[in-house]
Amino acid sequence: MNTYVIGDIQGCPHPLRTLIARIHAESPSPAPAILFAGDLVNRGPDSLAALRMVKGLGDQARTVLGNHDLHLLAVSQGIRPMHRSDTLDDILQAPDRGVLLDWLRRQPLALLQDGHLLVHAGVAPQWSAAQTLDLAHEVETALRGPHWVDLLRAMYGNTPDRWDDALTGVVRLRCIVNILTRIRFCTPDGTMDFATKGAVASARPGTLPWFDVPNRRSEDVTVVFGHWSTLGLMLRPNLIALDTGCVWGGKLTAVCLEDRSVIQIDCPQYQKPK
Ligand SMILES: [Mn+2]
Repeated sequence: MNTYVIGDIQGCPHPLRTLIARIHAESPSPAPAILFAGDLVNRGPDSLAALRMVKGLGDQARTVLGNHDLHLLAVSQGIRPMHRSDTLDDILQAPDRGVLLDWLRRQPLALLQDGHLLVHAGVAPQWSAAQTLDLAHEVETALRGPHWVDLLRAMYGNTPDRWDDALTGVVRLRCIVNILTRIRFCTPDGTMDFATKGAVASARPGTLPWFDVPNRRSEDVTVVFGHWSTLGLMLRPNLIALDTGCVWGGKLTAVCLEDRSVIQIDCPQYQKPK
């Protein structure tokens, strides 16, 4: 059975429907497994349909949570204000809002499948694949537990900006969430720069993309991630970057993990922000 991993949808169900049809045409039987790199919702025209579509794939699909997915959960609990550019109202008004949000907060933040480690944004340079799964699981347990709203309340903030095994409590969970769902650039010791979101050339002096940190401990698996649209599709022997900016007029991308074939849907109907 083939496995396809799809990049950030961000509330764009129309290219997703086309992409899933293309995937099924390429791999008709048995039905392929589909993984999502997170950020299922927000910024795009129809977050509700996108979320319903992914959930509706049932056991065929799995997703990891992205920063926009967590933002939706936080907005739904009145913890974060809605931003002007948010497109989450349709979910919050939906009759199945409770079912959808309950499903969403039960999704993992990291998955390992056949030597591929799937996360939304990236991993700390000092994390192995096994440690990444353990740390993600700490957050997943809290999100699924009775005090999940407390976690969301404590989750926001840019400190600590570097992983330390000695971190405890909500500060530890916040650091794990920030690394898994927001990291782009960091220093060689893993101190994150949250302000820089551009292409690799926009790195501040002394920082580099998290995946280029020398001796990164997750180099023995293929890390698959989204989140970084200015990076575009990047295929290296042990790295797959998948956010090709569908919501910004780019493409929605799927990569088959078995043979690295690529399927892309152009999304000219969407616009770059003015
Ligand atoms: Mn993201």
